[in-house]
Amino acid sequence: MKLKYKIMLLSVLIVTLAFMAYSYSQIPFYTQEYPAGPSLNTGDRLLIVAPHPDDEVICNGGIIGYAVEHHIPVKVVVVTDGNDTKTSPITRHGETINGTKILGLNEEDVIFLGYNDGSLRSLLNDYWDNKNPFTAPDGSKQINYPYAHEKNASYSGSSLTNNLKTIINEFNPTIIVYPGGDDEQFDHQATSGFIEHATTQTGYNGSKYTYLLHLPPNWPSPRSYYPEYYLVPPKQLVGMENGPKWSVFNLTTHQERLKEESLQAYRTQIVPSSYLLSFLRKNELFAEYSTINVSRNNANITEQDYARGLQVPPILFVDAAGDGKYHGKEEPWDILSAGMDINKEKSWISLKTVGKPVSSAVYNVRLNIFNPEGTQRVKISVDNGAARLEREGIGTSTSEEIPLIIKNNTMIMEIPSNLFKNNPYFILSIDATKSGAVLDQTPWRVVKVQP
Ligand SMILES: [Ca+2]
Repeated sequence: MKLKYKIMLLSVLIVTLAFMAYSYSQIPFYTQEYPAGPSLNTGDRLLIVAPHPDDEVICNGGIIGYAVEHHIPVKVVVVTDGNDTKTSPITRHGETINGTKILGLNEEDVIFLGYNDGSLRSLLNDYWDNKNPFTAPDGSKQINYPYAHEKNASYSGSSLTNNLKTIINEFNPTIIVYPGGDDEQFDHQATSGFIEHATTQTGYNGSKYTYLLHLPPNWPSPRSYYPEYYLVPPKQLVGMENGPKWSVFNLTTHQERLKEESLQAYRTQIVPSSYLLSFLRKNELFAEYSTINVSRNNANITEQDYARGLQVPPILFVDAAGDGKYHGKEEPWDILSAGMDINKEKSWISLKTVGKPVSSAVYNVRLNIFNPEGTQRVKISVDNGAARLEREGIGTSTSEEIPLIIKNNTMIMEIPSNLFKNNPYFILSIDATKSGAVLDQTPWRVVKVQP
């Protein structure tokens, strides 16, 4: 063979190999970086919590199929009625019954709570009390959904929590699968908070796994129907301090097929171009958010130490940068981390953002503290350079101004240590809002004060 042909042949070979290597590197198949989970065994009982009627299959159709195949009891809780102005709750109820039937569930395995689609963040943060319920767009203040678990329950955070607690106590699950708090859809983020609240309050000690559905604009990658690909965690939520621990649940070909068939039963939701089809992959993806332990600080840190910038409360957890509204842009209000320091008399909560605090934004730190005498809900708000602490018990509330230190892009709020006098568990979430619209928010995290 002439040298010229040898060189040509070699070039073709190199180009082909390079192309193959490139194509291979584009397939998201590196799930082996993550452990397998959750593991389901004889004796397990699986509770799936879906904010809307279809989340149960989009993110969990495979694991439900696996459980049914292995005779592991499954219950699905659908929190809202799915009333999205285009589709009636009755239609969506029927789709869920048909879809889950394809996976092998019976009608009685699916529990519908019937709260208003889109209202869950309001119920959790602003309409907790039964006596001050949320008003739905149709003027109703209580559940009138015909399939509801508790008919006539008020549209309130405490009603919803009580429903979840009843279901957890009656079904007695060993594994609860629910939305991750990093999900950017408000009902999903709030459902996550409700589950953290209900499981902490009931002392649930089984395992908890979360799933992720909404993380626009680039996840899942690619955002389309690629059943031969794997679903891999978003880069911005990997390797964070006290962040989610990802696990991969691989599906058999049979489970993949069943999930796809089931998803097609949700006719009003699954259109051919839907990005929801991105979740028909070779695996499902779950994450665990561990309980964060806070130790009491016996060093005599003073307000002056914080004011001089000598001290910053230790980090509780970090939040992704470039998340929330206006994805990807470096906005000053973007929350980066939360910190906490519990001293004898005074304690501090800190909030770090990308830039200095913006006067047009309101920053809220929300805590639900579980004490032996009852749950106390606390909101610490920073608005236009001043901080306030509001405490809400059932039927009572107090509000007081509290010291605020601003050091560059960190806000440090001084709060009384007696909030934590019983070394309680509490759940905590931080958000930044502008004229009521959420700019960024962190997941609800479970924290335990160490004695
Ligand atoms: Ca953030």
